[in-house]
Amino acid sequence: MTTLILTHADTDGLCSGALARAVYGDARVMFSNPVSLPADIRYAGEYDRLVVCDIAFDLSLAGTVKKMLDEISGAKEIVYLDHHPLPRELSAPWLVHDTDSCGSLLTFDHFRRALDANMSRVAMYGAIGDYRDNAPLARGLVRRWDKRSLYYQAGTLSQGIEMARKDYDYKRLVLERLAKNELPSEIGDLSRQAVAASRLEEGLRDRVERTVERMQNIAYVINPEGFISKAAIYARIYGDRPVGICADYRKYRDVYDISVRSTPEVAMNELLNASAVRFGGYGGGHPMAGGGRIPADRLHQFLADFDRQIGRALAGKGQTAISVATG
Ligand SMILES: [Mn+2]
Repeated sequence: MTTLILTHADTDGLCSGALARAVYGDARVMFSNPVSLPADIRYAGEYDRLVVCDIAFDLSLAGTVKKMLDEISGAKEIVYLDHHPLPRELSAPWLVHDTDSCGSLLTFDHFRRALDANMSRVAMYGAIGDYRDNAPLARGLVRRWDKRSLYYQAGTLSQGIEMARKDYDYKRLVLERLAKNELPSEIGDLSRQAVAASRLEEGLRDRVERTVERMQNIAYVINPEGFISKAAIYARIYGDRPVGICADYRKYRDVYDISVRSTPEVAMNELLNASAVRFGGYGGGHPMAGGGRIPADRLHQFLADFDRQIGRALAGKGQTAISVATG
């Protein structure tokens, strides 16, 4: 049987793909994302088996993706492992889904009997990379390892690949080595890249602390020059608001790409989607972590509206921004 693995190119996706690759030693691995998934599923035509890991269903493409997979599921073995919020109660026999997990934990659990038990640390690198080290399965797996070594390796992996955002050949090499359970600190120049990324992050952290703007419920930075998801986290922390946003201008499209992070007190993904759509953009993600894109000339209207919506949600829960502990 020949196998195609489609996975996300972030830390959780690399670890998910590595776990699937450890099970199917001759599998081909391709990196995909919610928007290019329909095109990438077509490559499955040549294979007997398709494994999809850690790729969210895009709201507007979910129907297309489901139809494509339903159609080929008669002739092929298909498993789709994901933890992102599902559009409208989507369910299918090929779908393994749990929002209280992450791609690599789901992949490890699904293939557990075929995997060496020591591969649980690869699942943990993915869980830590996706901030899901408190998920029920992760809390059990972490006890099999020394926490300090585990988090050191997970940090080396996630910081190290920050520098190689679009270098898919490099990421494929990392995935292959993770599939053999090699330590991230021994893979290529990940250690050196992790040091470089940490240095850049430190400069970013300092810029965000100095330039963060505060609204009632959200704190934001615009063009902080650096990793946008990290900037959103630091905006939340230094802005001392339940929601942090980083907006990064993209000249060729005249839009802002945004990254949003919140505290557990506010599930913001649906509010983010509604506000973004209201101003001609789009957005979504997890309750505490999301992103999107807003037309450049509507950014400040979007921020004001989103700030109001967050305020309303917190008021509904009997909370105000001031009483929400951050940090
Ligand atoms: Mn993930």
